[in-house]
Amino acid sequence: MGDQHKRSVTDPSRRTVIKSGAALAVQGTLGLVAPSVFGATRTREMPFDNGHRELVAFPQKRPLILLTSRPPQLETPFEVFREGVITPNDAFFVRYHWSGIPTDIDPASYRLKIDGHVGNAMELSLRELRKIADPVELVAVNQCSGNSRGFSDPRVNGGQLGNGAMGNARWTGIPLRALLEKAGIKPGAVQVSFDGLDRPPLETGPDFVKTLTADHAMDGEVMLAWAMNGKDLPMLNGYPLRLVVPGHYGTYWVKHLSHIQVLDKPFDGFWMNAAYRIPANDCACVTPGTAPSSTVPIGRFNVRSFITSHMQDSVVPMGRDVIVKGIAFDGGHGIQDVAFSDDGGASWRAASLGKDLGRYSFREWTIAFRPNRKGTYDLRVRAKSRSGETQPLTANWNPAGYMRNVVESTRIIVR
Ligand SMILES: Nc1nc2c(c(=O)[nH]1)N[C@H]1C(S)=C(S)[C@@H](COP(=O)(O)O)O[C@H]1N2
Ligand SMILES: [Mo]
Repeated sequence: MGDQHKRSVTDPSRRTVIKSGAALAVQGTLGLVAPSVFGATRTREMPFDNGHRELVAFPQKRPLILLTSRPPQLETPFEVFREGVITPNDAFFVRYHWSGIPTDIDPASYRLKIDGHVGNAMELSLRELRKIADPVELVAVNQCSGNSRGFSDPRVNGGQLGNGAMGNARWTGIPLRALLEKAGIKPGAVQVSFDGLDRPPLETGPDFVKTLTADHAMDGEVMLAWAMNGKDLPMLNGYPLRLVVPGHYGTYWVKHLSHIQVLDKPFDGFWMNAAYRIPANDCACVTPGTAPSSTVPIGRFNVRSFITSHMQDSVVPMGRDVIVKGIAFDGGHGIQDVAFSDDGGASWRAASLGKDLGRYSFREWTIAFRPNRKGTYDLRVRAKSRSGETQPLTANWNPAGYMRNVVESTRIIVR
C-alpha cells in the first residue's frame, strides 16, 4: 500500500505528498472492492462448531480471519501474538457494525465537529486538532467485548470469534480533555457522545454512537489518536482519527471520529441503552441459558492471559526445557503475577514477567518447563492483576458472550 512514512500526517512533507494524486490514492482511499478479488488464500477451522473460516487480505491488511465482508469484520490469527507484544497494524483485528463504512477520506477536507454543552462549538481540521496539545503516546490493548464469544457454552448469538478480536498498539494523539477544555465544556455536562463517519445502510438503522460519562471523558487518559505504532491509522482501524479509551472494551473506541457532542442529560441511543450491556453483578454473568434481571453498559476489561508460544497439539521433545511464553492484561491496574500449570491446574508456579510497557499494555510472561514423560500435557496460565482480580477456573456466561476470561487450557504433545 505504498510508503507508510509518506502517508504519516506527522510527516512535514504531508502537504505536498497528499497533493499528488497517486499519494492521495493511498492516503485516503481504501479502494475497497469485493474481498474475493484479494483471494481467499487459506482457510482455518476455529475450535468450535461452524468454525470454518477463510483468511482474506483487505487493503492495508495481511490475510486475516474473515467473519463478515460487508462490513469487514476480521479476526487476528492467534499466531500473530507470538510475534511480540505489539500487534502489527496490518494484523490488527477489524470490527464494524454497519456496511456504510468510509473508504475514501480526504485528510485535507476532513473535519471534526465538537458542539453541544460547550462555550465554543468548533469544527477542526486534523492540523488544527493536533495543535491543541502536545502529542501523547500510550501502549494500550483494544479488545472487542465479544472476543472469544465462539467458545460460549451454551452457544450465543453474535460474531463467533476465537481469541483474536484483540490487539495491543502504541497510540499517538492528544488527550480528549484538551479538546473538551478548548471547546469550553460547561458545568452540568454529564456525558459526551462520539460519532464516526460510518452509517447504517438504511435510515431506519441506529447510527453507531457511543458515550462516556463527562468525568471519564475528562480523565486525561482518553485519547483522540491519529497514529498507531508510529503510522497513520489504517483505514479499517479508524483513519484519520479514533477514540482510544484505555482499559475499556473496543465498543467505545469510535473510529473515523466526526462529531463529539457534550450532553447535559444522559444519552438514550441504541448502542448504549440496548446493546453492549452486561448483567449488573460482579461476574457480569448469569446461570447459562437465563436472562439477567438488570444490566449496565459494559466497561473495563477483566483480567486475561494466554499462551502464545504453543498452539493446541504442538509437539515438543521429552527431557528438554520448553520455554513457554504468553501475554496477560487487564483493565488498567496492571499485571501483578502470572501463574503457570503444566498439569491441568493441579499445581501452579510463577512465570517471570517481561518488560512493563504500561498498565494498559499486554505484559509478556515466560517460564521454562521440562516434560519428563511422553504423552499429552495440559498447560494453563492464570493472571492476577494488581487489584487482586484473577481469572475464573470455570467460564462465566452471559447471553451476549461478553467478557470471557476463563483460564484457558492448551494441550501439547511430548514425544
Ligand atoms: N465508527 C465506528 N467505530 C467503531 C465501531 C463501529 O462500528 N463504527 N465498532 C467498535 C467496536 S465494537 C470495536 S470492538 C472496535 C474495534 O476496533 P478496530 O476495528 O480498530 O479493531 O471499534 C469500535 N469503533
Ligand atoms: Mo466490539
